[in-house]
Amino acid sequence: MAKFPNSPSFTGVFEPIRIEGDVTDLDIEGEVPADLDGAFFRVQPDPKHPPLLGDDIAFNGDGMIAQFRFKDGRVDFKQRYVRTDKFNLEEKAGRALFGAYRNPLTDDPSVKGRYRGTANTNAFFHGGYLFGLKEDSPAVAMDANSLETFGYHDFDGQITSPTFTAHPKIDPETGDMCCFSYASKGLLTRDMVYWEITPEGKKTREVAFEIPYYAMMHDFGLTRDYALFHVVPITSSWERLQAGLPHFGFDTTMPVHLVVLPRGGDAKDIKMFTAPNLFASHVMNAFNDGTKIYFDTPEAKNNMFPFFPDIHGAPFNGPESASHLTRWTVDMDSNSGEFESRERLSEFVGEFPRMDERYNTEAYRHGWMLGMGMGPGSRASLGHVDTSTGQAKVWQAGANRALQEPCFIPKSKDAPEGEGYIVQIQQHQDDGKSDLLLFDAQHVDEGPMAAIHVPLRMRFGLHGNWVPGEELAKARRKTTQAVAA
Ligand code: V55
Ligand code: FE
Repeated sequence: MAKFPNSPSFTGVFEPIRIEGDVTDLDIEGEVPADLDGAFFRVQPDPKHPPLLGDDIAFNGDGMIAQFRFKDGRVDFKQRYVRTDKFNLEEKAGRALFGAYRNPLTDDPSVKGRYRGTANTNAFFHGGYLFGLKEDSPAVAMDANSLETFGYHDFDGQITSPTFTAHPKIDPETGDMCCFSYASKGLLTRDMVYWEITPEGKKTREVAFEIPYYAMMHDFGLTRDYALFHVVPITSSWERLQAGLPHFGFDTTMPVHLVVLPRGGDAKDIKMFTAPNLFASHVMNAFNDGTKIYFDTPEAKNNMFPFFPDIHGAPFNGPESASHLTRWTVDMDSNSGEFESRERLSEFVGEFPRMDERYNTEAYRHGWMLGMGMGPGSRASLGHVDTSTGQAKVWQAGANRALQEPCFIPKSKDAPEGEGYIVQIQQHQDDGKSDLLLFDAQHVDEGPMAAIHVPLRMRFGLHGNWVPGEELAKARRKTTQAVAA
C-alpha cells in the first residue's frame, strides 16, 4: 500500500500524478495552424513509489514523458513512464529500492551496482530514437511514436561511459549529435568524454579529458569549432554522501572555469579560462568568430538550487539567485587564462533559455526564456529576448498559473531565424488542469494564439523538444504496427 509523505515535495502541485494514458483530439481554445505537423515531447519527474528514505527532492522523480502530436490542426496527447532499469526493478518489487538523489550508499542492497537513472531531465530525438535522459546514467532509447522503451542504449557498443548528458546538441550543419558525459569513470570522478554521433548512429569523435574539480556538468556550449564546458562549483564529495547530505552543494569560495575543446583537436589542445565565483547552468547558444568565442548563459550571482544548499551553511539567497542572459567572451589566442568579458545581454530575469536551434553554433538574434517571478505575488512569464538590442517582449501568466520551459518550432524548414511558434506548458495551481500554450514566437507579448487544454494535472517539468512529422515517420518502432496514412 503506497503512502506518500505529507511533505512539500509530494503535496499540492508536487503531488505525484502517475497516470499513463492517451487523449485523442484535445480541446483547443483558439487556433492551431493546420500545417503544423510534428510532436512536442517533454518530461516531468513523477515518483512512481513513495520514497525509500521518507522524503525526496523533485529532481529524483521517475521520468514521465508527454507527447503532443500536432497534425491537421488537431493535437493528440500521450504520456508514458520511461522504463528505466530503476523503474523496472522497483515495479517488480512493488516499492522504491533506490534512495537519495545520486547517493548509491542509500540504496537497498538488492540494486547495488545498477543504473540509478530516472530519465527525468530531457526527451531528445536523434537518429530515429527518442532518448529519455538523466545525466547520471546512459541514455534510454524509446519509440518516439508509441513512447515504448527499448532500454539503455550504448550506440552499438561505441559508448561505454556509465553516464550520458541530458543536454546533447545537434550540429545543424551535419545533423550530428554532439554530446558528453561527466563522472565518466565513476561517481564523483573529474573525468569527462566528448562525442559526436552521426544521424546513422556512427561515433565520429571521442575526446576524454579531466576538469579541475568535480561539478554538476549539466549543459554545455557548442560552436562551429569548439565545445565549451563551464565548470561551476555545484560540487560534491564522498564525505557528503557518507554524511547523507544532498549530493550537490554550492561553494561560493571556488572559481568558475570555461574549458574549451577544439572540436577537431584532442585533450592536449584544451584551453581553460577562469572567472570569479558565479552561478550558471543552462546555455542559450554559443558561437565563434575565429579564435573569439561567445557563450550565452543565464548567469546569477549565487546558487539557484535551494535543495543543493550552500556548502558553507549560508541560507538560500533569493534575490541573488536571479539570472540574466549574459555573454561570456574568451579568446583562444589569449594566454591570460581569464575571460575577456562578461556582458549582460538583457535585464529580463529568467532561466530555461531556448533559441531557434537551426542557428545553434552560429551568431543568432532570438532567444526565449522562462521568466522567474521574484517576490510575493509575482507571476510566471515568457520572455522573448532580442540579443541584438537587449529588448524583451514579455507575456505574464495569470494568478495561480505556473509556466515551464519554452520550446521553439520553426514555421517551416527554411523560415528565417525566429519565425515560428513557441510551445509552453501552463500548470493550473488551483483546478488540477493544464494547457499547452502556443505563441507566435516573436509576439509573445500578445498572448497565446491557442491554449490546448490537457484534462489533467501536469507536474513540474524539465526539458522538451519539437520533432517534425517527417522525422517521426522514419523513427524506430518497437512494435510493428499499421501506420495511419
Ligand atoms: C537539473 C535537473 C536534474 C538534474 C540535474 O538543472 C540538473 C537541472 C531533473 O534533474 O539531475
Ligand atoms: Fe537542464
